[in-house]
Amino acid sequence: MERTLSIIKPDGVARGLIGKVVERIESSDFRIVAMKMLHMTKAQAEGFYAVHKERPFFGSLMDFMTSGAVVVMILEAEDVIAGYRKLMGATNYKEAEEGTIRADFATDIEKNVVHGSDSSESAAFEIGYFFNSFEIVG
Ligand code: 3AN
Repeated sequence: MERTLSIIKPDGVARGLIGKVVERIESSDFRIVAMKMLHMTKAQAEGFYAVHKERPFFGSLMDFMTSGAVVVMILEAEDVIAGYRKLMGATNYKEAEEGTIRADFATDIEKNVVHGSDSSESAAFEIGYFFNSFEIVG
């Protein structure tokens, strides 16, 4: 069994897409083992996206990720890291495969509705960044 971190980003929450994203996650048989809503501070978003700090879009990404509430979840399933990234679709929604979350709902390369860990190393870091062991169900 593998775990990944999923975030419904501020655009997804503001546009009322929490239910639709959760429905797709559950229909894919990914088990939600932790879930909460929070509004990140700049410092929290910078810590989360530290790997991107040299990227030209970093400042804009920080403004966006702190612009409203997000829903953070841990998903559990076999091969869920790759499986959830497949369900999300490509970063650029214009290149995302039909039927993926980003192809169906994203409006912009930055405002692309969802985040999912991209490797087991980032999943371990990202899960520990948002959740302690008491917040994860067995
Ligand atoms: P993904 O979320 O698909 O793993 P990353 O990790 O390359 O993509 O990028 C993190 C986030 O930064 C993306 N989800 C998106 O919001 C934003 N982003 C990525 N590339 C760009 C870009 N070229 N211009 C603006 N924002 C971007």
